[in-house]
Amino acid sequence: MTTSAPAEPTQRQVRLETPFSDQKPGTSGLRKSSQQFEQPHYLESFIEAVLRTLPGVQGGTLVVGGDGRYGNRRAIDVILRMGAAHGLSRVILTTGGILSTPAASNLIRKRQAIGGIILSASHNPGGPDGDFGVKVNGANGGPTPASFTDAVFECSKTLEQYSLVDAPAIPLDAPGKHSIGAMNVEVIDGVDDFVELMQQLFDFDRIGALIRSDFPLAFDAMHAVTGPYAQRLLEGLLGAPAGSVRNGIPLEDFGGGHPDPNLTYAHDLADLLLKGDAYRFGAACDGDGDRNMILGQRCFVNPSDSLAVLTANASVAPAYAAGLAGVARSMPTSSAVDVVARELGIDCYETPTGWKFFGNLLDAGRITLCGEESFGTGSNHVREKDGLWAVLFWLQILAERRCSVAEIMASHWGRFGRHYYSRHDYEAVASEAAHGLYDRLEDILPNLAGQSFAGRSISVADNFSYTDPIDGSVTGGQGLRILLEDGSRVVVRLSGTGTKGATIRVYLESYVPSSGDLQQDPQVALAEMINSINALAEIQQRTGMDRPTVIT
Ligand code: VG1
Ligand code: CO
Repeated sequence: MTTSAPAEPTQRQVRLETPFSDQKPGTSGLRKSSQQFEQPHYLESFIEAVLRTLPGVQGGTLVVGGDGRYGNRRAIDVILRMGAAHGLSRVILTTGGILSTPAASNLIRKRQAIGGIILSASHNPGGPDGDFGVKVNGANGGPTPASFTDAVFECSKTLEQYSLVDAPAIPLDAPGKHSIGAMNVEVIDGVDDFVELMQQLFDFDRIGALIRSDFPLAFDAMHAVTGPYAQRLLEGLLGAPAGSVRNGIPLEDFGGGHPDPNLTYAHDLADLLLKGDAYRFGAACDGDGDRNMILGQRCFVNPSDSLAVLTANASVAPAYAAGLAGVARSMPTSSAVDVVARELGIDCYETPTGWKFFGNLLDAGRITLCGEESFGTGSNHVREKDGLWAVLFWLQILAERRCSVAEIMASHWGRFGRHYYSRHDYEAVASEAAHGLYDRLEDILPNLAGQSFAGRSISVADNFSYTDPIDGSVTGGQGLRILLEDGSRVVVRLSGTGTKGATIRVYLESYVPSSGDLQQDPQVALAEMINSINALAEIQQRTGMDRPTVIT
C-alpha cells in the first residue's frame, strides 16, 4: 500500500464558450469517435452534466474504470479531478484502470456506491481512430434509465462551465490508498471481487473436474477487458491449460480488431470451433466483457437459444438451484425462452432493447435471468449482462450433462421446438438513406395487417411500445414489428450504439415444433422471410448494399 500526501488542491472553473449539442446517450452510454472525445472540453462537459445530475455525489462513493481502450487513463484522471471538485468522498479505481462492465456493476453494489462511470464503447473498435464511450450506472449497479440520460443531455446543452481541481495523476499500477484533497481514492484489484462472486454462483470443483478431463477449450478475450478475468478463472482456478485464453492482454486498440464476439468479428475463434476438431468448447467476450458468444465443436449457439438453454438448465448451478422467479428478454430476442418459461410455469417479460430495461424487474425480484439476442445474457447477481458468467454457466451445464454443445442444442430443440433466428445488420449506411427506409416502413405499417408476407398473412404490424410493469413509465418507438399469423416475425430497428452513419438491424424469427425439421441452416429456413422484408423495406435499393455487413 502506498500513500500520497494530501495537499489541498486548487479548484478551478472552466468556462465553455459554446455548449455541446450532441451529448445524447444512446442504447448504452455516450459513444463517439475518440477524435470527438479529444475535442477540448468534450469529455469534461459530459462528466460535469453527469456529476450535476447523479443523486448523492456530495459525500458519495463512485466506482470508475474501463475496458482499457485508448483514452481510458486520461478519462479516469479527468473524472477524479472533477469528482473532487464536486465533493465525492471516495472513488474506487482498479489497477491499470481495467474494469469490466459486469465487474463494475458488482463493485457498485458491494461498496454501496452512488453509481459508476464505465469508460467503454463496448464492442466498437478502439484506438485513436476508433471509438470511445462513457456509460453511467446508478446505485443498483445497472445502466441509468432514460429519465436520467435525458436529464444529462439537457444539462449538457446549456452548460456554461465545469469545475475541476488541479492534482497530479493517481498511480494505477498497484493497489493503494491515495487522496485528492478531502476525496479518498482507493485503487483495488479489479478481478478479485468478481472472481469471488462467480465462486458463490457456480460449483468450481465440478467445472474444474470437467476442464481437467479431456476437454480442450478456447476462450478469446479479443485483446479487451476480459483477458485478466478469464486467465484467473479458466487457467488459474479451473485448471485449463496455459494458452486456453487467447488475446488475453488488454490493448488500447484491441490489436486493431473489432471486439465484438460474433461470427464475423471473432472469426478466428469461430473457425477453430466450426471448421476444426481440436476444441470441445469455445467462447469470446466483447470489449467491456458484458457480451458472450458460445461455440461447441461444429456448433454455434444462437444467443436467443442460449438464454433458453440456461433457463431450462438453471437448476444445475448452485445459485439457481432453488428455481427462477421469472425471466425476461428484449423484444427482438427470439421467443425460445418464452416456451421454456411456459413449461416451467414462470413469468416471461418482453422489454425494449438495452439492459437498462431489465433493471426494475431485477430489483423488484420479478426475474432471475434475462437476455438479448445481441450476445447478452445475465442474472440478478449484478445489473449488467455478464459475458464470463454466461461462459461459466455453460461450463456448469456441460460439467453436469457430460455431452457436447451440439447434443445440448439438439435435445433442447427436441423438447421445445426450434426458433430459427437470424439478425442481419447493415452497418455504416448513410444516415439519410437509413432514416428514409425506416420512416417509410413505419408509414406503411398501418396498412400491412391482413396482407400476405413470405407466404403467410400479417396479423399485426406496429412500432413496439413498452410500459414498465414496476414504475409504469412508457417508452415508445422501440422497433417496427411485423408479426405473422403462424408466430413468425420480422423486426426492423435502427441501432443506438453506432458512430458512423446509421446501422439498420433486421431480426427474423420462425418457429418449427419439435416434430418438424430441426437441423436446417437458419438462412435457408428463413429465406422466404428474408426476401420478403428485403423487398418490402426496399433494403438493397435504399442502402445500395447487396448483402448485410454482419449476419448472425
Ligand atoms: C446494441 C444491441 C443491444 C445492446 C447494446 C449495448 O444496441 O443491439 O441489444 O444492449 O448494443 O450492448 P443497438 O442499439 O446498437 O442495437 V454493449 O455490449 O454496448 O453494452
Ligand atoms: Co459490451
